Amino acid sequence: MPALAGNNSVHISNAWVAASDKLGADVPLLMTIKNDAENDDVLLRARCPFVNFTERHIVDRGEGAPAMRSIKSIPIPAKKTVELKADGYHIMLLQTRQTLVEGTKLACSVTFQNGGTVETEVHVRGLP
Ligand SMILES: [Cu+2]
Repeated sequence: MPALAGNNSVHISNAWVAASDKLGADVPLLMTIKNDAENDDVLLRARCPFVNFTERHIVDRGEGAPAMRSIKSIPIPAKKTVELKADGYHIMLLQTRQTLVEGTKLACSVTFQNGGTVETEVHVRGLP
């Protein structure tokens, strides 16, 4: 096996963000992540050149309104598919550097502890 075979163990599909005409907006980045490996993995970070920062978020539901909280990593269990959601685990894009125009495609790279760095296309969708 080549040294970078780890890059093939995690697959990303359906990556998208909602359109936004504001600069400096914070928007969730959602996607489907499939871990084909026999071992659990974690999503460590995302890099997206069209924002200043990214974080990993979970939504806490306790007393009162649900609230997003920053976490160190997002678990991606072995042989499982994880759906990132605005009301669950997601990547938070902070401080957009450009407007997000419906129908355009952007690029991000997502790094996993075992699966390496995966480049993905991000589709900008209009809100329904
Ligand atoms: Cu968030």
